[in-house]
Amino acid sequence: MIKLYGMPLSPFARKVLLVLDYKELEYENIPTFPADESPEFRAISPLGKVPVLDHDGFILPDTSVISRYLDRIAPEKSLYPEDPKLEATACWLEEYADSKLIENCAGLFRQRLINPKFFNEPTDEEVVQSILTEGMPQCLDYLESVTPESGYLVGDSLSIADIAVTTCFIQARYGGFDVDSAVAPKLRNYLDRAFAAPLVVKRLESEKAVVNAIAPDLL
Ligand SMILES: N[C@@H](CCC(=O)N[C@@H](CS)C(=O)NCC(=O)O)C(=O)O
Repeated sequence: MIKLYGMPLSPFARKVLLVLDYKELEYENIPTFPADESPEFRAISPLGKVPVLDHDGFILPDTSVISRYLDRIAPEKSLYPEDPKLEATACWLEEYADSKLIENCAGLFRQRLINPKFFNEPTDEEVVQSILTEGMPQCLDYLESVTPESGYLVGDSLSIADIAVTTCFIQARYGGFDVDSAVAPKLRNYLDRAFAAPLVVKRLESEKAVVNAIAPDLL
C-alpha cells in the first residue's frame, strides 16, 4: 500500500500526486501540514517537509527521490527519458522548478491566498512586488528560452520536467498569477496545453473542495 503524507494544495505533494495518478497507482493521501511537529511525522520526515512516501513501511522523503523511486517500481510510461542527455535535461528542469520557480510561485500563493484567507494575516505587498518585478520575470525569461513550440518540455512524451513545472504554475494561478502571452508566448501556450491535459484537469478537480473552503470566491 502506498501512502503519501502531505496537503493536496502543497505544490510538492501535488507533484507526487500527479506522478501517482499518471502511473495509475493506488494510494492513500494523508493530509499533513508542512509545519507538523508531531514526533510521528518528524520521525518519517527528518527535514520536517512534506511530502513523505510510505510504501508498505518503506519511508521516503523528497519529491525528486520519491518520483524516481515510483518510476522504478512502475516503469511503464516512464517519466525519465531513455536518452542520457534528455534525461539530464528533464532532471535539471525539475530541479529548476523545485528551487527557483517554486520560490516565486509559492510566494504569490502564500502572500495572496494563504496569508489573508487562511492565516488572517495581511498580504505583504513588498514581497508580491519583488516577485512580480524581479523573481518571476527571470523565471519566465529562462523557461521561455527552453519551451518548445509544441509538445512536451523534453523529448516527445510527458516527463518529470512537465510535472514539476506544471505544479508550480498551478500554485501561481491560485496566487492570482498567469503567464502573459505577450511576455512568454511559448510558455503560455505550453501551460494552456498542460492545464487542459486530463491528468491535470482531474487533479485540479480534486483540489476544488479545499480551495473553495479557503477562498470560496477564487474558482
Ligand atoms: N525538496 C523538497 C521540498 C519540499 C518542501 O519544501 N515542502 C514544503 C511544503 S510545499 C514544506 O514542507 N515546507 C516546510 C519547511 O520547509 O519547513 C521536496 O522536493 O520534497
